[in-house]
Amino acid sequence: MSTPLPQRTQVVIIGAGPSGLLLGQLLYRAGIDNVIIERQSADYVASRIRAGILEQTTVDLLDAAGVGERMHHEGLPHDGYELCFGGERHRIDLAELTGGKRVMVYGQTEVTRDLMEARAKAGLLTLYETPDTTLHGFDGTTPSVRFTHEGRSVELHCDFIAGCDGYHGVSRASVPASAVTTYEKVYPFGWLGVLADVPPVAHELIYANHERGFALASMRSNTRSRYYIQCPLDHKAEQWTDDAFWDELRRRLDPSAAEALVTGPSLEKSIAPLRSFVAEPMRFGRLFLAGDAAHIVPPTGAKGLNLAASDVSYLSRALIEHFTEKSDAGIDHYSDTCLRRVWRASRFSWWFTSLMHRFPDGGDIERKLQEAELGYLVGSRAASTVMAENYVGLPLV
Ligand code: FAS
Ligand code: PHB
Repeated sequence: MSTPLPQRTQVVIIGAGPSGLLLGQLLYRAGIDNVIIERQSADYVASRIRAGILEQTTVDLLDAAGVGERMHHEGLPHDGYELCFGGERHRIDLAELTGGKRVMVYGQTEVTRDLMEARAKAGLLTLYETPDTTLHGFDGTTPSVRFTHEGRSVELHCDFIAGCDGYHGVSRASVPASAVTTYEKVYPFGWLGVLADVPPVAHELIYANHERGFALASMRSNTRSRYYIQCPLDHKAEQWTDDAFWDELRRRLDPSAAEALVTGPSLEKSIAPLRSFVAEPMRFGRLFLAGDAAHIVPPTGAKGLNLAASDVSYLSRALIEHFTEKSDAGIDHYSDTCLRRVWRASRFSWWFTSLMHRFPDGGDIERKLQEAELGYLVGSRAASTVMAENYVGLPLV
C-alpha cells in the first residue's frame, strides 16, 4: 500500500542525518508541519558511525527536542581529556579551566536513533530511499521539491526548504555557482577509525601527537571503544588487518596506555578524509543550508556534529519566529549568525589538526614547532584555557 503523500507542507527538510532530524523534531514541537526527504534507507542512516562528543549546547538542544533521556542515562559526561606527546600524557581539565563546563560522550549513531524513534512515534513523514530530489522556486515565495517516490513523480509545495543533506547533497548544488563563495582546505592524510567492543584504554579521551602520526583513543561506553590513527590518503581500510591497526595504535600511545590497551575484533573499520570547508552565505531566499551541507571541519576538534546542532538551533528559532510572530528578523540574520560560530569552530579544528598531525612536507622543523607549542600549552593556564573553552564549545549567540 503506497504512502499517501501531502501536496504541501510548511518546511521540507532534505536529509535525515542529525541536522534534518533535529530540525524536524524542534519544528514539530513548535507546531510547524515538516516532511523529511532522505536519499538512503532508514537502516543505512541508522548504521552510520561518526561523531562521539557532544557540547553542552548540543545536549541542551536534544533535551529541548525531547530526546535527551537515553543520552543522560547512557552518555558519559567528561570533565577533561589528555594530550599525549613525548611519551607522556598531560590532562586538560575542562571543568576547572572553564568554570565547570564539560562534554558528553554519546555517539552520533545513538543521537540519530533517538531522533528517528521520536519522529516515528510522533507519526511524522520521512520519505526514505528517495534519490532524485530537485529543488525549485526557492528564490521566490513559493518553493517546491520534486522527487520520485514508490515509482510516482511527486511535487511537494512548501514555504521553506532546509538543506540538511550534507557535503555531497543536492541543496548547495542547486544554488547558482555565482551565488555561493566556498573556502576549502584538504588535509594530506585521513583518519582510519575502528569501533570495537573492548573497554576504553583510559577513562578520558587521549589525543596523541607521535612522530609516526596522530592517534585518538575515544569511546562510546565503558565497554565499547572508538580509536583512530592518521593514515596516508591512498590507504584503503581493507588493507589494514585488525592486528596491524592495534600494533600501530600501540606505537603511537604512551607506554602505560600501550600496556593497558585491550584489543579485539573490529565491528567497523573505515577511513575518513579530512577537510575544512565553508560555503557562504547559508541562506538563498527560501532555502537554508544547515550542518555539513554548509561546512565541514576536520574531526580533531569534535565540532562537526556540534556545529550542525547550532545551525539547527538558529534555524528552528528563525522559522518558529516567522510562523508564530510574523517576524523575519531571525531568518534575515540566520547566515551571519551561523557563520560567526562556524568560522571560530573551523579555526579551532584547523589549529588542533595542525598541532597534532604529521604533515608529509612538514620536515623536522614542524615537529620541533609542535613540541614547543604542546609544551607551552600544557604549561600555561592561559593557553590551556583557550583550548578548553573552544573544546567545550563557544556560547550560542
Ligand atoms: P550528514 O551528512 O550526517 O547527513 C546528511 C543526510 O542527507 C544523509 O543522511 C544523506 O544520506 C542525506 N542526503 C544526501 N544527499 C541527499 C539528497 N540528494 N536527497 C536526500 N537526502 C540526501 N564529526 C565529529 O564531530 N566527530 C567525528 O568523529 C566525525 N567523524 C566523521 C566521519 C565521517 C566519515 C564523516 C563523513 C563525518 C564525520 N563527522 C564527525 C562529521 C559528522 O558527524 C557531521 O558533522 C554530521 O554528520 C553532520 O550532520 P548532517 O549535517 O545531518 O549531515
Ligand atoms: C569520536 O569518538 O568519534 C571522536 C571523539 C573526539 C574527536 C573526534 C572523534 O575529536
